[in-house]
Amino acid sequence: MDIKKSAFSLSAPSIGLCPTDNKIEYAFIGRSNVGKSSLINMLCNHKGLAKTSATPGKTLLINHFIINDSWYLVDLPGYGFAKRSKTVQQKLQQMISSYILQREQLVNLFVLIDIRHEQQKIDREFIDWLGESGVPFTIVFTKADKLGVVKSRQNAEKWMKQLADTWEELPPYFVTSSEKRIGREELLNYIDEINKKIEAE
Ligand SMILES: Nc1nc2c(ncn2[C@@H]2O[C@H](COP(=O)(O)OP(=O)(O)OP(=O)(O)O)[C@@H](O)[C@H]2O)c(=O)[nH]1
Ligand SMILES: [Mg+2]
Repeated sequence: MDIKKSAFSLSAPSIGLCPTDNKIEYAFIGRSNVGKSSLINMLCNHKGLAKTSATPGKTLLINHFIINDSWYLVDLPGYGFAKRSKTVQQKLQQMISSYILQREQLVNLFVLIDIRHEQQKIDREFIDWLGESGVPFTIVFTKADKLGVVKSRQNAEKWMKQLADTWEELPPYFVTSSEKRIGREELLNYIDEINKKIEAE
């Protein structure tokens, strides 16, 4: 599958203000600055579609992008950005968790992890929470260009192995780079498979 058409739809401060046309959607979450917005732009082949920034904390709303006129990609604010005030942080947390738990159109959540780092407590706790809540998700390692192919693979495998400490069944994972466009085809095919499965139902 390829993305032939992508456009900004709307930015919502809460789930109640998200699109109401019942199209399915895929959302991107992860720590601030991990590369969520960049990955959406890379997948869509559309620079500047989602706003990116070298400073963490850029995305603050639930942003919907309509793809091929038929489904959405959703850019979410990052979690775990220490420089925000407690009040802002709590508000964002609340917005993100109610979106993840209540949004019926959400068919899969992509959890982004910076491939350069050891497993961080905040990511692990978030993923464990998804598991406990029964949210379908996939892990996407980002910024693989910073490490190279071999080291990226090794880190990803190590990270997943650590997850197997408590997880009986591991979620699927992808290694990507928005900079070098690594993993684009794999991710798009993965989405396409889910789209087709849902269409067939
Ligand atoms: N080298 C490299 N840099 C990347 C990659 N993806 C993103 N970046 C950089 O990482 C920074 C953050 O990217 P964003 O896409 O804005 O990150 P985000 O997760 O949307 O951040 P917030 O919206 O603040 O939560 C930017 O400076 C990007 O250029 C990548 O694959 N490789
Ligand atoms: Mg962003």
